[in-house]
Amino acid sequence: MSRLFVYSNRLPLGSNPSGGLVVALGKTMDRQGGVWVGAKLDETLCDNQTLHEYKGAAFERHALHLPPREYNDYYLGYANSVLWPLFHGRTDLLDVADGQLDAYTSVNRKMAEATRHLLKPDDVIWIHDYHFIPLAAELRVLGVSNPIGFFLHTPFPSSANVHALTHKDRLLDWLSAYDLVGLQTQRDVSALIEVCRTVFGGQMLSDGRIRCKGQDIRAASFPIGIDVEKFRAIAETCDTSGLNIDPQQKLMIGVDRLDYSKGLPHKFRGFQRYLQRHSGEGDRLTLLQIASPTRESVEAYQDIRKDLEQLTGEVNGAYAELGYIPIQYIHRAVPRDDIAGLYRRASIGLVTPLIDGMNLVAKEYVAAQDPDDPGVLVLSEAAGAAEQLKCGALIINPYDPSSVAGAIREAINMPLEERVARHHRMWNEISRRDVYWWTETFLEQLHRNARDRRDREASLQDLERALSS
Ligand code: ADQ
Repeated sequence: MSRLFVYSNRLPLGSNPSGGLVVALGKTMDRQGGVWVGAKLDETLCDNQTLHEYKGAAFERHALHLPPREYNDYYLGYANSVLWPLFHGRTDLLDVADGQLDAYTSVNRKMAEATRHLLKPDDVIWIHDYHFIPLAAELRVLGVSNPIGFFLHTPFPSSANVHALTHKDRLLDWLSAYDLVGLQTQRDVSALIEVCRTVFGGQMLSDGRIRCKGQDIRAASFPIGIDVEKFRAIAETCDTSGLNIDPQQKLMIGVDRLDYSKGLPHKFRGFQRYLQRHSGEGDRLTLLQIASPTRESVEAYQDIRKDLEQLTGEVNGAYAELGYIPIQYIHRAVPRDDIAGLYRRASIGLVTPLIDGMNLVAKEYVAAQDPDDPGVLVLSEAAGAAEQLKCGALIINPYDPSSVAGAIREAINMPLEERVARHHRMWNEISRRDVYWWTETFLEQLHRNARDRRDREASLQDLERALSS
């Protein structure tokens, strides 16, 4: 069997990963083994990058250490102040500065050069996310002809957003170097096709390839999943009694990175609307919001943190009573076992992104429930996960506080029978397409596409030989 060789910006080096990519890919790598390469800020470096190996995992880990200036221009700069906002439809937050694109492309080139010697002829290469879109093109320049796949964890941007991208033609060169471009949802595949048509003047070929300016892009959707059985087992056995939660308290849970795409202020405003309208009815409800810090040196992230602190104060000031706090807001990472137990303990899972590639929290919440007495998932229509979970979740528009408030009320009053039926449908969906299904189907398709490419290249060579003889 060929070895899996993975690239992503972040590597699993700490004990408690709180990003979706590392959580999902970690499962695959723990099971399958292989090599995982990432990038890392190294304050001790002045200029050149160096590759370091990190022992102690079930798979090989290497990190390209980068000096602060270069890392910041590539990671905080182009990746997270240009590509991330653009891919999430927030062109108002674009912060384009000189030198960032150069740093981004040069880090990709250095990554290819620094790791070329680690690659074996049979390796299957899988590159992840917007930090490394140009990496396949850089590897191809170095003569790498292995199958190379790409998976974008974020949404694919609309053509209106791609128009805001400087050097947009490069996107086409970068994507066409892959044998397969994996996207989260059908919505993203449609967006990619639309961009190819309207921005690059491309067209669909009968075999599914998208041809633009003589280059081909092969794309399909592979909704990422979780390790459903393992997550349920953790949730079942987790003891939350040490977490100091009043056993009588009705709980609604939110778990997100503190990112503007996650719609946290909208979530709080939706709950505020619920309290305005229904606080006197039935059991009192607390929103437990766990929000892990992320990219704190980017200005847009500092703003959202301030907004949330202010909103929490406002809601709690208006509705708290002795022994009751409406919003309990925890701004740090929490151990995954505790998170699983808290999901199970909560009657409602509230997931309100304004746009999200997938959203694994929605799937984790479903997996953690007791099937005989499950909680209700309230889910934004803009999360990629809604394509699969609309079969059982209450779907809301996060921009509309009344939509969120109405769903909270419906969830809190939902009869057991309906909760069980909804949960059952969602459970079937997330078990059918778990994280292992995601890896297997992506890699199978990647192998097929790479074989087709080689066949096409071989016939072209035969034709050229025939013509020249
Ligand atoms: P994220 O936006 O990071 O990644 P998301 O799907 O929201 O991913 O998952 C976050 C993960 O981190 C979950 O496993 C969650 O339990 C964990 N987590 C979040 N906050 C935490 C905290 N405070 N403490 C501990 N754990 C925490 C990107 C895309 C998503 C896509 C994923 C996977 O933006 O749309 O679903 O990749 O492809």
